Amino acid sequence: MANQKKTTRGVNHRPGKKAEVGERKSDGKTTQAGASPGRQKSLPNAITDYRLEKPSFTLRQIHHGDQVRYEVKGDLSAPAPPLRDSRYLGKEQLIEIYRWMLLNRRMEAALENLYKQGKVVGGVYFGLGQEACSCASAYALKKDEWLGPMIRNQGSLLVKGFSPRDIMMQYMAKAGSPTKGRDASSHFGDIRERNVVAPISTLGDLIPVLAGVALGARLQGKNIAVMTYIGDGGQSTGVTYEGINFAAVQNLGLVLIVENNLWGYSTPADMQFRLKDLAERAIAYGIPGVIVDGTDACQVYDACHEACERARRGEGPTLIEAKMMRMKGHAIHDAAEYVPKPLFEYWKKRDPIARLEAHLLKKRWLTVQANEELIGDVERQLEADRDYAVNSPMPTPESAAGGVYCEEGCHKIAPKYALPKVADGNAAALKQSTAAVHLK
Ligand SMILES: Cc1ncc(C[n+]2csc(CCOP(=O)(O)OP(=O)(O)O)c2C)c(N)n1
Ligand SMILES: [Mg+2]
Repeated sequence: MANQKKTTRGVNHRPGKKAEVGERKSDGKTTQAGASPGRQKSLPNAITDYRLEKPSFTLRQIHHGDQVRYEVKGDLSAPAPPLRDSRYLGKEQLIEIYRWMLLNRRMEAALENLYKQGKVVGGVYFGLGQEACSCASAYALKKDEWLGPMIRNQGSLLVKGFSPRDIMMQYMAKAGSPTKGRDASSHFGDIRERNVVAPISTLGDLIPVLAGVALGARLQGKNIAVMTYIGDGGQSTGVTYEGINFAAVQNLGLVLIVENNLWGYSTPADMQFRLKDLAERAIAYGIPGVIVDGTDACQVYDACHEACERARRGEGPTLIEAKMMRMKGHAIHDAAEYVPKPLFEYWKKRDPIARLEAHLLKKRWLTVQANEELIGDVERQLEADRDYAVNSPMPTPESAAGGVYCEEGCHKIAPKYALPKVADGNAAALKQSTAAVHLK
């Protein structure tokens, strides 16, 4: 990461104290943690920050009698910077990501309309303003690697091979939907073909599950990248700590994207934690921490690509904090009246799709005409998928009992990568200790 700025953080600056881990000494070098067996020789004590701008504002809760409102303090006048050129993405790839992001946004707009027409069963969750984070991150995964999306990561589901038709049918609880009408919204995955673990509503629980997937792959002789997400609110849960720590000590290829979108329901991030940057949490786990502008697809991709490569080399997890803004309420029922309007205006200027579009046009990777064709193509696909989903049947009442109990062969789970190799060729040894398992 040659041209990324590294800052030392997580330090204790009490006067008169000796330099601590990560603290800058007078010779300009940083101190290293003492290496002990089984521990990384040098703990990563610096945060890589990819951003081209560092917004600085705070959100405060103001009480007026029994009324509560939020006030934003800081300079919100800065224009949006250009995107950072990707170090890895070529023209075709970046256009592909742009297409996924457009599809993500247009699909959610269609879902909003379907909800208003009374066709959706349950609520709808939006990732408006977070499309770069969802799409460019999942784009860094290989086909045989795993994704554990959260509710706002419908874009990453598209990248991983679900179609807008699947997602719209799911929201409408149609017979042909991924869960055959048995669950609404985003609770679906595909452990056979697409390698997607269904979102788990209990915030943070996907983290140890995905770490477990990486462990399973390693037992089969392969280091893979596994990717999941957690919000600024959800990262406060205990299981988040447990999951990251487990992945860290086991050197599992977890790529955790902390989506700091400034709100957890109606609680601003500033009331959720005292750190300035959630990436700093990585220091305490002994893993690399990275900050990206979550509205810049190039930054998101580059950080995720590097984290995935690290995972594939068996070097362990990476925590990536993506800073952005939830541009709608928590779900469709929430008008987000509590969000100060200037905050929306500030982030509107940082629209991830408009910025990527401008970037592609400026680089002449996309002409105005090619862009119009691409947008038209996305709209046509979406219309066809929406019509298909709307016109497809609801499940029959008799089908409700199916798929509840185990049916012949439904739980046969074969090793995905290879059979686990055991040191002495004795399968019983595997039961005794996972340490006996060889990596290829
Ligand atoms: C352990 C747990 N606590 C509370 C909830 C209820 N809940 C669902 S979403 C949500 C807010 C999450 O905010 P954040 O993690 O910032 O994600 P965002 O919605 O902003 O993407 C809460 C509190 C839950 N699902 N799980
Ligand atoms: Mg949030």
